[in-house]
Formats: sequence, structure tokens, C-alpha cells
Amino acid sequence: MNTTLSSALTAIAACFFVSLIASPADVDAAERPNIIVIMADDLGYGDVSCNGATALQTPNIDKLAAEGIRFTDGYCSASTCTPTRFSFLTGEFAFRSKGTGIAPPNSPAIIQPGMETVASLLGKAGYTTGVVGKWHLGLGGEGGPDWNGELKPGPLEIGFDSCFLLPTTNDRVPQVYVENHRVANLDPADPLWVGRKKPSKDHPTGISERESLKMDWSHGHNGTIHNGISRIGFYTGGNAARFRDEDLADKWVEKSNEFMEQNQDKPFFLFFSGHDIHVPRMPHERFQGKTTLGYRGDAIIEFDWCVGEIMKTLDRLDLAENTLVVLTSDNGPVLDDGYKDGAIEKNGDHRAAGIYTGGKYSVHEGGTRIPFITRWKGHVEPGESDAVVCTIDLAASLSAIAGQEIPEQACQDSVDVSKALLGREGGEGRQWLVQQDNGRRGNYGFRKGKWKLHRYDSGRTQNVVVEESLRVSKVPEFMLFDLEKDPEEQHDVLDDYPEVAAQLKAELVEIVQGK
Ligand code: NG6
Ligand code: CA
Repeated sequence: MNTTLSSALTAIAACFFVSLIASPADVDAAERPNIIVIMADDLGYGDVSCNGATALQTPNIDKLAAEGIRFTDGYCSASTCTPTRFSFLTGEFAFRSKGTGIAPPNSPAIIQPGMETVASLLGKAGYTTGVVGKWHLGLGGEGGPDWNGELKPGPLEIGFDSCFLLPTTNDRVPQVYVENHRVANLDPADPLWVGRKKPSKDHPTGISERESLKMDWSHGHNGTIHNGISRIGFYTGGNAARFRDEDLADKWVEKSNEFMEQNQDKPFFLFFSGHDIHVPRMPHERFQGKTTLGYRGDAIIEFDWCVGEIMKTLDRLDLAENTLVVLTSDNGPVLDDGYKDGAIEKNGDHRAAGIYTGGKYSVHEGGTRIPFITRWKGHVEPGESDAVVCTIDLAASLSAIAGQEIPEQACQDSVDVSKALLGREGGEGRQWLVQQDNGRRGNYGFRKGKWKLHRYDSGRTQNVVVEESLRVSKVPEFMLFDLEKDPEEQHDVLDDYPEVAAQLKAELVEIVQGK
């Protein structure tokens, strides 16, 4: 073996053993900030102008980046929603637990009461905790959600003091809000029914009434029609509780503002989990047509507006210097995710994942490398960082910032990267990163320094070329890329570096099967 290679391998091995050692940022008890985590849905690395987008402008996100730290190597842990959100909240890789793939409409609660979460830990540290927006982590006991009764367990049983939710996704039924334990504005005389099969022969669907739809579907999404758009799954009733897609963003801002106002005098943690830019993309009328990219671009503008509104509220309440804001996304971008909204046709030269290949559903960099920004005015020196940080690390890192110890068995995969998040000296970030696509038997990316191993255990859709329709790309079981020379992951060098590949394979197996 040549010396450069052997020292590279020694460095890899050394990193492996120190990787979970904490590097807590010392934050004075008197200075402990409020914390807001803003998680976009399906927003790609290149979808924001501070990461190079030119087809549209995201002034509010850019301002946040200019006043804080813009991470070039910030990741979510999976390239789909449910596993990223599971890992963000619990600090554990989703592939360790069953039932953590994309949740169906009637999914029971996926995080069991008793499991420590970011919210329960910050609660212990004296924070009032709330979540507003998309949940998609299931509600209710084994039988699934009791839509007309008490929806528990849910966020309130795993550490949140309050919640105002889109219970599943905006493309999955039902289109109603959940406030704490109940569907908001539900008229008991018009009960809500949610199911996987058509409730009656004449129930109108995206197939039977396709001509009437205001936005046609391209794959899936042909169940019950609501607001002129057919969805995944079927439901009836609950008419007074139903929302209009166009109003969701306003609602998330309204409820977040209420939460911040009510808790302005005590430490708070807000998880702002807007639905943008997930399909069906149906932004408010005032944002429609604002970009040349169609509704996908307009939804990005709507999301940027939400960020601006939250920042305005912090300024109005004089909390900006008192609040750490973290902006992320739950997975990389996708253009056609099931509706004909013109995302591909109107995309032009826009690169939703920036220079990276792959997007949502893929373990290429574009699937999980996402916009990642931290801002704490007056406490965090503005700048840029190439430290590897991941949403899974927020559990340990935010707990450290809040001065909260983590019980021994909890948040086992969460690395305390608080120093990196706050731009403090020695803030190195993670030494290695596992990127998963969806469920337990999925595909994996494993990044360590400049090396990136791909392991394909599943033949599912991979979305390697974001600008085209989803498809399954034929790939070998393993590939190896040198991200320094080839950040686009175009040239598989597995055969050139068999020792590196063997080492990374062994480590990945240990991480995925270990514990
Ligand atoms: C897929 C849906 C997709 C989206 C995704 C979940 C079809 C054909 N595709 O199954 O549209 O809903 O699930 O997205 O139904 S996520 O961001 O919440 O993970
Ligand atoms: Ca998502």
C-alpha cells in the first residue's frame, strides 16, 4: 500500500473512534437562547439564492445567512421526510427502528412515549416547546389515529407542550388541522373518516373526476379530491375542519406568532415545520406567478416569506439577540413528485440541488445536502462553515446549548456539534455521516472526509437526475466517489481504491447493524 493511502486509512480509522465525542459550546446559563428550528419540506441545496440560485431570490433566507453561519456541508439524515424527522427529534438513526419509512395517512405514532426527543430534553431544561406545521410521524396508538376523538399519543406525549399540525402531508388525506389532541373545528355531526379504500362506488376521485381537477396528477395522488386536487388516500366528512392549500403558509405564520408572543418572557423552543415546497404546490394567490419556475418556485418564495415573518416577529418582540434560529430542510429536491405543476417544464437552468447530483429519494449528495443556516444575533459571528453538520445532531447540540444533559441511552446517534453551529473555535462538526433514503431496507450513502461510499440494498426510485422525471437508475451495489475532485458523484472510483472502499464498507456495516 502506498504511504498516502495508508495514512489516509489511518486517519479514517482514527476519526471513527473519536466520532461521537462531544464538543459542547459553553453557553452561559444566563444567556441561553430561545431556539427555533425551521424545517422546509423538499427544499434543495440550490433552491435558495444564498446557495447560488439565480432563477429566483430568497431575500429573507439570504438575510438569515448573512447574519449567521451558512453551512456548505449541512445535511438532513435521510432523503425522505419521515426518517429525517424521526432522527431530528430522537437523535437516533431511523434505520434502527421499524416503521420509520414514509408514513401513510393512518399511521399510528412512530415515536413512542418515553423516548427522549429534542422537545422533551429542552422541556427538562425549562423551555416551553411547540411544533407548528407538518408532522408526518403518525398519531395515535397501534390502531392509528382516532380522527374524531383524542389523537394520542402524538407530539404532546413526546415532549411538546403544544402543537398545531398538518397531521400527515399536504398530499395525504385528511386536509385538516390538528390542534393539540383534536382535529380543529371538527363538527361532531360531520365525522371524519379516513381510509385506504374508496368508501363507496360513487366516491369522486382523481380518476373518476379527472377532468374537473384544478391540478392534474402525474403518478399516485388519485384518491379523494379536496380543493380541486386529488390526494393519496380517501376521506369523507369533517367539512368544517378542512383547509385550503393556499392558506396553509399564513396559518403556520399566525400560529407561530401566537406561540412566540405567548412565550416571549420565558425560554421557548419552536419547531416550525411548514409544508412548502412539498406537493401539491399550491401557494397563496399572492405568490402565484411570482417566479418563472411555476408553482415550485412560487412555493419557495412563500417559504422564504414565512422565514421573513418569523424574523419580523423576533424583531418586534425584541428577541432576535435572544434566539438561536436554525434553518434546514427534511430532504433534497424533486421536481415532478406526482402532480403536473410544470416544475420540470418551467425549470430552465435552475439547479435545485446546486452542483450536486440526486435529490429526494436518493443517497447522492443532493438527496440530503440541504440549506443549513444558524443565526444568533450578537452571539454568532456571521460567516460560512464547511463543518459537516446534520439534522440528527440537533438533539445533542441544542441540549448542550440549553445546558441539558442527555440520559445515557437517549439520542445515541446525535453528535454534539454545538461549537460548529455557533461558530466557536474548535467547532469541527461530524467526522462521518450516514445518508439513508427511506425505510430500514434502503440505500445508504456514507461520507467520511472526501470519500463517499454508496450502498444499494433496494431497487427503488432514485431520482439521480433531479431535472427529469423520477426513475430507477441501474447502479452497482457499491460505488465510491472522491467528493473533493468529484462533488457531482459522476466518476465511480471503487476499483481504484479497493482498500478505502473495504474500510468504509466495514464501518458502514458496523454503524447500520451496530448498537
Ligand atoms: C411518495 C409520494 C410523494 C410524496 C412522498 C413523501 C407517490 C407516487 N409519491 O410516496 O408524492 O408524498 O411519498 O414525501 O405517491 S415526504 O417528503 O413526505 O417524504
Ligand atoms: Ca420532505
